[in-house]
Amino acid sequence: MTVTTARRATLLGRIGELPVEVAVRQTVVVPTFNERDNIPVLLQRLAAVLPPDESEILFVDDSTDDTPEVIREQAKHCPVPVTVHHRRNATGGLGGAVVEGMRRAHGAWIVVMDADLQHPPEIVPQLVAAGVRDGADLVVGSRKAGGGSSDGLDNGYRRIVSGGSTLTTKVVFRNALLRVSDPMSGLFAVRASSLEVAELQPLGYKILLELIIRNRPGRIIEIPYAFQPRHAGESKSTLREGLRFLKHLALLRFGARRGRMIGFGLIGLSGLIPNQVVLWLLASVLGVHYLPAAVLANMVAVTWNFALIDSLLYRNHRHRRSLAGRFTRFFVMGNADLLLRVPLLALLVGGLHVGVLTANLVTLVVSFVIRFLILDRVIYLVRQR
Ligand SMILES: Nc1nc2c(ncn2[C@@H]2O[C@H](COP(=O)(O)OP(=O)(O)O)[C@@H](O)[C@H]2O)c(=O)[nH]1
Ligand SMILES: [Mg+2]
Repeated sequence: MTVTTARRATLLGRIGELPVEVAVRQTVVVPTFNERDNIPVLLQRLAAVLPPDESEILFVDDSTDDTPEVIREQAKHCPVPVTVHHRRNATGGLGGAVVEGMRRAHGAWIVVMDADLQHPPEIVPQLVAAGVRDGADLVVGSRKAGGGSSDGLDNGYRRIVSGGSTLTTKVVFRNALLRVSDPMSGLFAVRASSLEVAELQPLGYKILLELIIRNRPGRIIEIPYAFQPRHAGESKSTLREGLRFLKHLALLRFGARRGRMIGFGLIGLSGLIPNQVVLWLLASVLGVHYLPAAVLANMVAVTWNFALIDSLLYRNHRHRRSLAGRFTRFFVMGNADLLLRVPLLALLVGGLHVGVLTANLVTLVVSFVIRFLILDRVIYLVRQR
């Protein structure tokens, strides 16, 4: 296997930052967001199973409460070395915290686990031992492998979300996930030398998926475990996190530009609804002539598309032009096809006596096909086989 520049940089960074003798067998990376009441039990249970001279525990914290102070206080009674890295900017959320932990870890193995004791700490040494024994790069703690269980998920809703997202992910990434029954797991051990930290661009919760898809670790094995109920505090996963997950899937599967193009297509399709509804209101209900009605309907649909595209698809790219600048350009582009559609509509309705709504739909489809063909054959010169 070749060592990429990024990896070499990471290795050099590590050697530069730490004398070799300090390197340990395992670093347990724990992301925390307001978990103060879970820290004492977590550290006690980890200390009971980790050899102190071969281990370190590293918290990457984005809390708004006093969790870091609690960790520092509890660390005094913990035989295993404990460090806390509190981040001012919680970039990348949970996933970003885990990657930061990987960057700062000194262990030959990096074990990632939650702070809320849903992942039993006793399993940590088993994960590493199994990885060493089987020559694996990645050991996934699985709720779905034989002997594992998800009983600790709070309720039916959480179960459906968890099952649904696992299934979607397995369908989208069939090959990469053949050997992984629980790609949504937050508990795993990874061989540090197999990591390409610079390749990881995590977004929210699904850091294991990110790692499997972008780093393509060699051998992957699974160790079953029973997911426990949360010890204290509240879950931070939200509906917003769910939307982030869908975006993350699209990015991982298609890359940024193709993902945006698919979003663009879907939003364009949704524009059919306001287009037809407004045309119906104006032409059929209010008795406006169908040609100006179609033009107005198109403008409403273009505005609808702009609102969705601007707020959902290009949220992070809005700073280069003002809202007015973005909207006028989009509006001109979105209405250009009226040059084709208005004469066609006149022909269909005036000449062939097709119903206005049907005719409008036909012109939208025709315009779509023609624009696609121009794009394909004229702009990109794609040849047919
Ligand atoms: N550093 C950091 N940790 C987080 C963030 N969000 C969640 N966590 C931690 O990630 C772990 C899993 O989160 P949790 O809320 O239990 O998710 P759930 O198990 O899916 O309900 C816990 O240890 C949280 O404290 C975040 O934005 N930053
Ligand atoms: Mg949890």
